[in-house]
Amino acid sequence: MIRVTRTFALAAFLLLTSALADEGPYYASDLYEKGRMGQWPIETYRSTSTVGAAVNFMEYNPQCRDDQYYFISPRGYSVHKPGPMILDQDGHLVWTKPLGHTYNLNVYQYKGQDYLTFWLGDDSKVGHGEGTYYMLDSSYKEVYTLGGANGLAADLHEFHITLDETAVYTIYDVRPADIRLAGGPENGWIWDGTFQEVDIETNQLLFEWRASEHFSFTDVYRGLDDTGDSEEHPWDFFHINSVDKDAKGNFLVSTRYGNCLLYIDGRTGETIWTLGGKHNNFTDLSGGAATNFTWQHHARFRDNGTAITLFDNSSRGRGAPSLPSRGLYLDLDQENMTVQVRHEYWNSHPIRSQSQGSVQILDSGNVLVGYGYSAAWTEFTIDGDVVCHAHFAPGRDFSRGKVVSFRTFKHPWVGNPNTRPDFEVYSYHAAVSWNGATEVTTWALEGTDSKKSTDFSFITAVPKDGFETVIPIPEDTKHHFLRALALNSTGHTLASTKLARWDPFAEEAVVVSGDSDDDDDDTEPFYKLRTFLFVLIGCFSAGVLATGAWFGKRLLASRRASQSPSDKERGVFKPLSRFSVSEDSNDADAEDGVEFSALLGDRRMNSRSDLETGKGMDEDCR
Ligand SMILES: *[C@@H]1O[C@H](CO)[C@@H](O)[C@H](O)[C@H]1NC(C)=O
Ligand SMILES: *[C@@H]1O[C@H](CO)[C@@H](O)[C@H](O)[C@H]1NC(C)=O
Ligand SMILES: *[C@@H]1O[C@H](CO)[C@@H](O)[C@H](O)[C@H]1NC(C)=O
Ligand SMILES: *[C@@H]1O[C@H](CO)[C@@H](O)[C@H](O)[C@H]1NC(C)=O
Ligand SMILES: *[C@@H]1O[C@H](CO)[C@@H](O)[C@H](O)[C@H]1NC(C)=O
Ligand SMILES: CC(=O)N[C@H]1CO[C@H](CO)[C@@H](O)[C@@H]1O
Repeated sequence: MIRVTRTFALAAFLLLTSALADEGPYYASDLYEKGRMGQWPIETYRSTSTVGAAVNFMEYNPQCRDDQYYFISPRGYSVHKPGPMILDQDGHLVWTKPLGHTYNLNVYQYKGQDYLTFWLGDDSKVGHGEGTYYMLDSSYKEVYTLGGANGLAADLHEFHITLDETAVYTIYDVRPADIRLAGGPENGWIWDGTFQEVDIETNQLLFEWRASEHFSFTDVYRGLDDTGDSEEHPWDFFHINSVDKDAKGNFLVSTRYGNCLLYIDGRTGETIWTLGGKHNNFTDLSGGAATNFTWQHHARFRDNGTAITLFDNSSRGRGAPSLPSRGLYLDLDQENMTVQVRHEYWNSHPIRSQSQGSVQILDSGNVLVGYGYSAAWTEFTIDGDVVCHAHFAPGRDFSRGKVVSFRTFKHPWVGNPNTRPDFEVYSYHAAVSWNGATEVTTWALEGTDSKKSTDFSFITAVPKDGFETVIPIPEDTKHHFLRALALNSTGHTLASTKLARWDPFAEEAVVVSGDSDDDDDDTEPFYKLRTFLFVLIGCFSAGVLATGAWFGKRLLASRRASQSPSDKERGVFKPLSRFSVSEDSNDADAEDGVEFSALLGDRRMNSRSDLETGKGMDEDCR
């Protein structure tokens, strides 16, 4: 308690001198919703070219503050740097990497350790994908990869670590099939809805299940739609999109086109019961509301198998009226075969989510619903009242595939990156950020006079605020080299930035990246464009220029030193990424590939953007 009070007092004092570098989050911003901040509103920073999402809280309540983090995987036509992304409870960026099209970013505990799990790969396969699941530890180091046994590639829809500490994931496997029952040819082709259970350490296959062996082609609500006649155009009849495993060792499988959940025997693969769809086995005590879900996603057992949650997309399909999506919490009596709605989660801002989505019961008891194809999440009370509602793209663009996150989760997370923080100095301000770090509470600034010196003097300290913190450098600072130290809540130093050469009158900002491996403190300035100076220069003859520029710089520097950085000033400090990033650019992918292999070793991913393929998940995974 004493520590908390002291930290709080320090924070309150320091707050006066600190400045927030992040511009968001926004609160019910009309400009945001109208798209005036772009189709993919982003945060950019001075100390790094990392790009974060800017969040607009349409509804906000302190009840959502539980010190946990949001896990999203933004992608879509407007997302130029797709990748996994962690945001803090207030919507500030915590971690991201432009790895490419990512799905299912989540946190699982495995053998007592928390892992960040996600899928990466080729999602251009008509509504599903071929790729790999990754498990990163708290330093963001890749520890496990799971690709699919029997030569099959893991699909993007599901990755789940079971109570037995095994992994289950979905697979879409192209197979020949006699589909005459569905009006297709005898020598037809299907995408078989498949899942595998594997040992995480060895990737050894423990169980495999295929829909075609247990589910009739006549029990689905989707026609052939001109597919099924060739290996190139298989019929996606089942569309498996979630798998859970219970304490009895049986599986709960969601089939989107069957509009039902199947309970599968974990030894024989046989169907024990069906909830919803054409062969529903349950008496609906809610008069139909518990079994009328359609095109559903993310079915999970709850309360030791006595309940189920799922995301009900709700539409009856093409031509039918489009209904708002809802989260569902169902009471399930597997003895008497009854089902009843315990809670429904209807958004007070109705969202028609065309596809994808998730429902998670949070540690706080609240319920988090992710809207998949619409860039929004909502936190509800368990009873279904909206507590917080956030957009990570303008609402007017929902259901257009511009910004999408397959699922959204919230978890506790501790990130201790093995990189160093990123640091920028310019004039009388230093900016510092550390991609992935969750434990920093204070940034301290130190100075020294020689690059080789190990003798540092304390200059100032400010509380960490958002992703990037700006530290005002006191006017009487005389040191030629500066660095920032990351301190945790008990005052321990977690890391230091590399040294930055500081000259308050320098025209260029100096940026020292913490990401590179070379440990030589390279203080060569990384030149930033300061256009206004050049415009100024262009206006004067050489003679006037010398004096004019000198005076100009002095003036500017002293003005900067006497006021705290504001958003207006940030306009001047625009990082390079602001200039190079354009809403529609798709050349980011090539460059991302490099960073990706740097993180994940030599493995090449055939990640492709929607722009390239024209038609991706968004179009067809419904
Ligand atoms: C579920 O219904 C099917 C028929 O649709 C039936 O064959 C099966 O025995 C039922 N299962 C249970 C557990 O009631
Ligand atoms: C399912 O039932 C609920 C409650 O009766 C209703 O509000 C909802 O619109 C129904 N959904 C569909 C897809 O018919
Ligand atoms: C969970 O349910 C199983 C039966 O399905 C029962 O044997 C077990 O005791 C239950 N566990 C808890 C923690 O209630
Ligand atoms: C099934 O119904 C019977 C009779 O109504 C009841 O006694 C029993 O508790 C029910 N089973 C469960 C698991 O609720
Ligand atoms: C701060 O960091 C030190 C050194 O790593 C660690 O021992 C201490 O537990 C940390 N404090 C908190 C509150 O995590
Ligand atoms: C809420 C809603 O209607 N969502 C979608 C559910 O899936 C169908 C079939 O793909 C879509 O047409 C709906 O728009």
